[in-house]
Amino acid sequence: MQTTLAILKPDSVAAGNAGNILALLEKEGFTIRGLRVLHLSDDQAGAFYAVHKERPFYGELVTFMTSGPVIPVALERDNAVLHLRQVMGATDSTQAEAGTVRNLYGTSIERNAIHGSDSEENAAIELGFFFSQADLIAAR
Ligand code: 3AN
Repeated sequence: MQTTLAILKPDSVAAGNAGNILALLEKEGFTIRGLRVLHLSDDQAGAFYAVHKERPFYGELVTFMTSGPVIPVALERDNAVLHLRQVMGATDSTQAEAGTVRNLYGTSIERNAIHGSDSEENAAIELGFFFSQADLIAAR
């Protein structure tokens, strides 16, 4: 079993799609091991996306991610990291494969509904950003 981090982004929460997205993820075999609702500060969003600091879209990304509440979710499944990336679909929602979260609920490359860790190593780092070890152990 593997655990990865998803974040339901501000566009999903504002549009009332969080429940549908969580239902889709559960149908895909993920177990919800941790879940929070929070409104990120500029510093928190900036730190989370620090790897993109030099990219031209960094400022807009931080502005978007702080525009409303987000829902970080710890998701457990076999092959969780790769499977979540497949279920999310392409970064640009307009290019995302039919039936993926971004195809169904995203509207653009920025407003793309969901974040998912891109490697096992980053999943561990990103889970630690939102959840304590005690939270995740308690959910077992
Ligand atoms: P993914 O979320 O598919 O792993 P990354 O890691 O390349 O994609 O990008 C992180 C986030 O930055 C994306 N989820 C998206 O919201 C935003 N982003 C990526 N590329 C662009 C772009 N060209 N313009 C605006 N936002 C972008």
